[in-house]
Amino acid sequence: MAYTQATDAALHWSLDELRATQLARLQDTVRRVYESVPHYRAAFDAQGVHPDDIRELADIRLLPFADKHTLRANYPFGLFAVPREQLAVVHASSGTTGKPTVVGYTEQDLDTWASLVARCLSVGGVRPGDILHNLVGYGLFTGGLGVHTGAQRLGCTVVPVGGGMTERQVQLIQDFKPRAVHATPSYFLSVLDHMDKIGLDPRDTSLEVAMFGAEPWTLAMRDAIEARTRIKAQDLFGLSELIGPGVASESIEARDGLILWEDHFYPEIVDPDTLEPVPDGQTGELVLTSLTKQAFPVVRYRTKDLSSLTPGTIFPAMRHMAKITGRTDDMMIIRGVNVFPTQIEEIILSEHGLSPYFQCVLTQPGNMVELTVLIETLVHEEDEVKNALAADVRTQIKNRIGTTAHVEVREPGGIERSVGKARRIVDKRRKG
Ligand code: DLL
Repeated sequence: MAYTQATDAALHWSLDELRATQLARLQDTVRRVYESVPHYRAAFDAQGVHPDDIRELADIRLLPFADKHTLRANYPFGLFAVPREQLAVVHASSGTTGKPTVVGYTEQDLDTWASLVARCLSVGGVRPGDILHNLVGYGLFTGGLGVHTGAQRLGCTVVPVGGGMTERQVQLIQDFKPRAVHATPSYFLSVLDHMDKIGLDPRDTSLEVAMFGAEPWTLAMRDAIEARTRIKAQDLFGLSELIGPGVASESIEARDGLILWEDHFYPEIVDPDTLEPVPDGQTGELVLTSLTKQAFPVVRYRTKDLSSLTPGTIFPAMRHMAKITGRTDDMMIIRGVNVFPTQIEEIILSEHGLSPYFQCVLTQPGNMVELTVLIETLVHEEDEVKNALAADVRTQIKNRIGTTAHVEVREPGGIERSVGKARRIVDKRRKG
């Protein structure tokens, strides 16, 4: 059945209905993982907590956390709560560091996922009947297939191109005339650049609505992309461990932050050092518990993403999560100051003459970690202009972030382009 917001009952729940459903689903999830996943039983036993102890939502704090190490330690299939034969599909992270993390779905999970992504797209301004150009990778990554099936559920015509071959993407956009696009914002910039290169004004294309996610991006980046197009771009958040895309998304009407789909995911924000809860409104690490997953339920999963929770608006029962400012493992500590790539992105986008591409290179020549920000001019510039731009960016980093960085200005095209998630940090520090 095609998705509609009108028949999506949870969108219209009162807070009491939501909380009651969350509690019932949490209790069910906790009981199922305790009974069918040896890791959770051992971890609960070690903490002296039993599923019967979960009497109200606040009791979630009695439960142990899980994280990426939990997944790696149980690689590949150790955390599944159903017999392997009931898995319809598995996905996995790319595993650039260590083993990949594997997640799996039953048929029912795939159905839930499709409805959730359809909800995200619908709330984000994609309509039934739209052509959706799906510009992210298919395969083990959850972004491609997740959005693909969600868009189908909404009643879209999906163009499953995946990432890369930018020239061809632009050709297909001209030929097929999609109204909607799903991409990582950093790769979409490359698509826009190619349009510029061939003399095609992105405003003359059919694109009107975009869902961007899979990597941190700032409101400044949204403004920069919207200024070059007729697109309204909404944020789409998710992670493989929880389901993939579909955990939270932004409304095209309200554009006031990511609506966290609390009927399926129970959020907490904790201090990443003490693991103590922080109140709504304060920034900390997002911890999520799945409430409806069959094959791969996760309890108190530490996402490493930094965000905060605020009250709901258009769907009042569903809280919002602030746009991700960064991940705890993307936090650079430069001369005692915490620096996130998103802060650098905001500075670069406020500077005329610079392209939106940048990278942060970390080195450690002596005892101190040094940050060099690589930036790129929009067009070829003389050394004098480049030096002035470097000095400006350095000053802004000093004034707005409070630390000292080197800045290297490159020619147009001098910074690595991504096809999927951008690599913002290049760590060249001595290892070991
Ligand atoms: O990136 C799922 C996804 C695909 C989301 C397509 C949206 C669109 P993973 O590869 O497991 O899953 O990476 C998850 O990416 O913990 C965040 O750090 C980051 N991330 C995902 N969406 C956003 C977003 C997918 N909208 C990790 N803003 C997460 C900021 C995001 N970061």
